[in-house]
Order: sequence, then C-alpha cells, then structure tokens
Amino acid sequence: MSRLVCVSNRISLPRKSAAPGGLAVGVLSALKRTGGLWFGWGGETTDEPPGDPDLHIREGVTYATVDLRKREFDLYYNGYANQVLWPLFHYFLRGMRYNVEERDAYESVNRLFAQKLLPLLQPRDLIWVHDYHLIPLGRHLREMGVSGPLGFFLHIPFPNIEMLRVLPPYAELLRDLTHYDVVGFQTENDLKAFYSGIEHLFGAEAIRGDGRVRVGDRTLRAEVFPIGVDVVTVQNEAMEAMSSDVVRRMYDSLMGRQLMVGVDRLDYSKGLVERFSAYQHFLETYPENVGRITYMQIAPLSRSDVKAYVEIRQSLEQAAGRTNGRFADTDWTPIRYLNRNFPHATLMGLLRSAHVGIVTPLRDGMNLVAKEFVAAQNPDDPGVLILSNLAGAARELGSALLVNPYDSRAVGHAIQAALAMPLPERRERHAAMLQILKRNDIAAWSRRFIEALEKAGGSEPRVRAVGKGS
Ligand code: ADQ
Repeated sequence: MSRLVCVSNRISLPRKSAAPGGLAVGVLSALKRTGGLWFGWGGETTDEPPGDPDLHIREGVTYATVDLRKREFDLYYNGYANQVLWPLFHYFLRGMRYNVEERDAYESVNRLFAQKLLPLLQPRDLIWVHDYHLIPLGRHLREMGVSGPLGFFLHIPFPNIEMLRVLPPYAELLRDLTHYDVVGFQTENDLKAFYSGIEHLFGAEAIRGDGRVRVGDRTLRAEVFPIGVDVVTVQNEAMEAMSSDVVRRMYDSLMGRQLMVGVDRLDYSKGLVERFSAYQHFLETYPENVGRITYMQIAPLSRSDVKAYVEIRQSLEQAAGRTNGRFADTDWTPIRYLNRNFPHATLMGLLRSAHVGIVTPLRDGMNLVAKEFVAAQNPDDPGVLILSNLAGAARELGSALLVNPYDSRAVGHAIQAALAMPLPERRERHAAMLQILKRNDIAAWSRRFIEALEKAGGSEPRVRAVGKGS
C-alpha cells in the first residue's frame, strides 16, 4: 500500500498548542486513519538558513517540521498568503494588495518546502498538498523529478476568473494547479470557478466531457470533495463534555436563559461585526428577549501580525462593548465575548448546550463549526442552526435557517425564528442534516480524495530522480 504524505503550511504537533483550524482537523484525521507523513512549518522562525526537518513520530504518524527565516516567513505568510490570496479568494478586494517581494518569498518558501521534502519521499508515496499557501509546490516537486501522484485540496473558496484576474500572476497560479493529478474543491461553485479560469487561459477545449482538464501533455482531475466532520467523535465528545466542569459552570450561569453560540477564528471573513449588529437588531426588534437570551461568541485570535486582523479585533471589542453597555443589566450580559481556545471536546459540549448556533461568514470554503454544531446536538431536543448562504456548508445543510450574512435585519429575524421554533420542526431539520453529515463524514472525505489520487497514479516508480531544485 502506498504511504500518504500530507503537506501543509503549518503542522500541529500533538500536545503543542497550535492555533485551531479546519485544515489541521482534516489532515490529522486523514493521517490517523492511514498513517504516513505530515510535512510543514513547525511554527518557529530563525535568523539562520533552515536546516533539515525535525522528525517526531506519534501514534503511527511521522511529523516533519521545518523552520523558516523570519523575514521570508513574514513576506510569504503574513504578506502573500494572508494579504493577497486569502482576501482575493474570499472576494474581499478591499483587503488585498500586491507586491513582488512578497510574491517572490511565496515562491521561494514553496521551493524550500520541495527541497526539504524531497529526501523524505519514498517511491510509492501519494502526496497530498493542502491549501492556498502551497499552490506552486506541485510544480517545484515536478521540476525536482517527482512523477507520481500529486494531489492538491483547496480548503477555501476559489474565485471566478473575473475576480482571479485581479491578481497579476493569475495565469501562473492556474498553470501551477495543472501540475497536480487531482485538484479538489469544497463545492461545485469553486469547481465551476476553476473551470472559468481554465477556459479563459487554455480555451474551452481544455475541459473534457468527463470534467477532466487537459493542458499540454498533462491531464488532471478536478473534483468536489466537501470536507466533513467526525460525527461519532463529535457526538461522544459533546455528550461527555456536558458533565465537565466548564460546561456545567457555563450552563448554571445561564440561570435558565436560552443560549446562542458562535465559534469562529477571529477573521474578517467570518462576519462577526455584521453578526453583532444583527444581534443588536434582534434585541431592538424583539425587546421581550432582553434579559432572556445570552449570546456567547468564542473567537480565538488568529494572524495577529496582519493589520486587518488587528482592526477587526478592535471593531469587535467596540461592537460588543456598545451592545453590552446599552442592554446589560446588573444580572445579565447580552454578549459574552471570549478570545480563547478550548479543548475540542469542551467546545463540542458548549455547542450542544446551545439553543441556537450562529454561523454567518461573509464567505467560507466550508465551515466545519456549522457541521460540528449539528453533530453535537441532542437529536431529541436539538438546537437550531442559522447558517450563511455564502458558506460552502450551506450547499449540504439546506435544512438550517439560511441567511444572507450582510442583511443584519434578516439575521435578527432568523434568531427570533430559531428561538421560537417548535420541537417537531427542530427535530425534522436536525435529522435531515445529521443524515447528510453521516454520509459524508471526514473519513469519507479523505477516503474519496485518496482513492482519486491512487487512480491517478500509474505503476511507474513515483520519484524519478532526486534533484536539488533551482
Ligand atoms: P477555518 O477558517 O479555520 O478553516 P472552520 O471550518 O470553521 O474554519 O474550522 C475551524 C475548526 O477549528 C473547527 O473544527 C473548530 O471546532 C475549531 N475551533 C474553532 N475555534 C476554536 C476554539 N476557540 N478552540 C478550539 N477549537 C476551535 C478552513 C476554511 C474553512 C474550511 C476548513 C476545513 O476557512 O472554510 O471549512 O478550513 O476545510
């Protein structure tokens, strides 16, 4: 059997506290199932040229971490990945800027990743590259002689060509994707957007009847692989966490009030400012709820070195302060706003305690919290999910209360509808969503991707020659 090699920008080593994120959840679950190697940046920056990767083996998974030079990391990660590609791919042109120095650093970190990964590769490896930080990695590996199956999965949305064209090297980005054998997206929309780019650059004839893409002598399979959650684990974690100290204390502190919960990395794409404003509309429009509902927003800090993230943090502190200042009473705070991480199980218990889960990103590749919320509920008395129709998860979770996250009034009305929803309707909506989550759980997601990658590989040795790269 081939070995699975996952590559991502950041690795989260077990027991080291790493920022939570959907990508880490997905990669780890794939590797724990199959064993294999996870290669990526270990979280340290240095002033010296990076040495050989550090290797750690835990529960059948080998973790190989590289260091990056501080300046290069800033330009590649805080700069190109998170101030060019992230805003552009999420359709936030206002947050995007471009400079060649950052683009060069992006290129050289990708080359470095390929150079450091190459000596660790074995002939029959299946290589699965994750996310927008590493789009050129496939090309570098090919140039260094890797000929076997190379897959790429994009965790975030892919922009339509009219948006992508804003990026000066958009053609290189599209060409880089053609070096993979399998390119995976979260939704049909993302796949169609990718085809729009391929058609623009290579002509409609590059897209074959079966959906494959043919460019030069390469054929790639582009497909939709919506990421899922580990439903059984989430259910068990949530049930067990209900008797934990943290969840019990939180529950007791509600004093019988209804609870609405939001859990998001602190990121402008998650629509938190708009959500706070929707909650304020809700309290204004339905004053009978004042003092009777608590909204808990958990938002761990992320990418704090990027200016837009400092700004969004300030805006949220102000918005929460405004609403609390205006509506709070001596024994009630309308918004509990927490910038911290929790163990995953505790988080699932908090989700299960909620009458309403609110997930209203302005744009999101998938959004695992929406799926975790559904999986964590008690099926006999489930909470209601309010979900942005601009999140990838809305394609599967059509039984949620779907909202446009920019329409604060409509979101306010949805909160009221969720709180008032009768039990039979809550059960019916929840059962429909749970069924979909079980069918396409996280194991099915990684299995489908790996199968596609296996099919893409022939019987020839996977590493043709070990080169040094340029
Ligand atoms: P993210 O933008 O990080 O992921 P999301 O899909 O919601 O967003 O995943 C976040 C994960 O981190 C969830 O599993 C959640 O439980 C966990 N988490 C969040 N806050 C936490 C906290 N305070 N403590 C502990 N854990 C916390 C990216 C894309 C998404 C895509 C995923 C997976 O942006 O669109 O769904 O990758 O592909």
